[in-house]
Amino acid sequence: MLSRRQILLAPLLLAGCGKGAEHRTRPLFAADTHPDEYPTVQALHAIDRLLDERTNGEMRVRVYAGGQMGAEKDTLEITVFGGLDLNRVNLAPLNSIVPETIALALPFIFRSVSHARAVFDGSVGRTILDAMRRHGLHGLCYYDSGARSFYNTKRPIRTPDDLRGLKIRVQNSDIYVGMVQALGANPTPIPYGEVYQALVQGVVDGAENNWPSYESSRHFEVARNYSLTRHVLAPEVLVASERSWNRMTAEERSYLQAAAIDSVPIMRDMWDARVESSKFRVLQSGIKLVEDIDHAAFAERMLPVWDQFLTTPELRALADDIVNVSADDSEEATDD
Ligand code: GTR
Repeated sequence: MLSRRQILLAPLLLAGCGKGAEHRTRPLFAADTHPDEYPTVQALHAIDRLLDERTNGEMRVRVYAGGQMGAEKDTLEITVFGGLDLNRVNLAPLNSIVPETIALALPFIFRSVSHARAVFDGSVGRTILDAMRRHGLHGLCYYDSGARSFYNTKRPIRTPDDLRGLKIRVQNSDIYVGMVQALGANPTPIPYGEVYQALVQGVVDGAENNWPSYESSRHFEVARNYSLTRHVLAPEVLVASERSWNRMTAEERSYLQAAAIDSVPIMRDMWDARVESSKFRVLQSGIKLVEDIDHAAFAERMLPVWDQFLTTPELRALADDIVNVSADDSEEATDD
C-alpha cells in the first residue's frame, strides 16, 4: 500500500521513471532535514555545483532542505521506493534497515574525531556503505556529525545517575532506545522537527545532539544544561536510491560518486567552522556547559548495550575492525 507521503510524491516518482536519456532532462532530487545554511545541505549544493561544472549542466541536484520531504525515517522509505534520488540522513534511521550500520552507532566506539574520520574514510567505512545495496540504497559517502552530547531542561548531568528518570528524546533507532534505557532514563523516539515543541511542552526533558544541531534547532533556548558526554560520534550518510542508481548510465554514476567523494573535504571544512560558531553562539546565550563528565561511568553502562546489539559474528568483527583502526588520537578533538 502506498503511504500518504508516497502518494504526495507521485509526481517526483513519475518524473524518475524514464530511461537513461530521459533521466538527464531532470535534476536529481535530494532531501535533507536541516535548513539551507547547515553544512550537510551546503554539501548537497556543492555536489550540484561540481556536477554542473563537470557535465556542462547535464547533471544537476535539486535540494529539498528543511525536512520538507518529511522525517528521515519516511524519506528513507521514499528513497528505497525511488521517489527521491539522493538523501542525506543521520546514521541512526539506517540502523533498522542496514544492520551493518549498528557498528558505527555504538556508544563510545570512537576514541576521537580523528579516529572516527579515519574509519569513515577507510575500508570499514566503505564496507558498510557497500552493504546498503542489499537494502535498496547506494551509500555514496559519509559526512561529519561531530560528537553527540546530552542536554536537558532540568539539571546538569555529570554521571549516568543524574539522568535517572528523565524523559529523553531519541532518534528512530533501537540502539538509542537501548542506550538511554541503560542510563536509567526514559527514551522517547520523536522526529527531529518536532523536538523543539516537545521540549517546550515538557513532553520530554531533554535530548542529545552535536553543537550545530543543538544551536540550529534552537533546542538550546529551552534545554539550557549541555553536558559534554560525547557518547556517539556516528556520521551523517549520503545515500542514493538503488533504483535511481540503476537507471543511470555508467558515466553518470561515476560523475555522481566522484562529486560525492569530493564534497566530503568541502563539508568537513564547513563543519569545523560551524561547530565553532554554534558553540560560540550558544555559550554567549548563557547556557550551562558541564565539562566534568564521568566518561568511564557512562562507558561502563554501555557494555551490555554493545552485547545487546552485536548479535552476529559479522557485526562483532566490524566493531573490532573499527576499534583497531589507528589514528592520531593525541590530536585534540575538534568539537570539544
Ligand atoms: C542531527 C542530524 C540529523 C538528525 C538529527 C536528529 O545531528 O544531522 O540528520 O538525525 O540529528 O537528532 O534527529
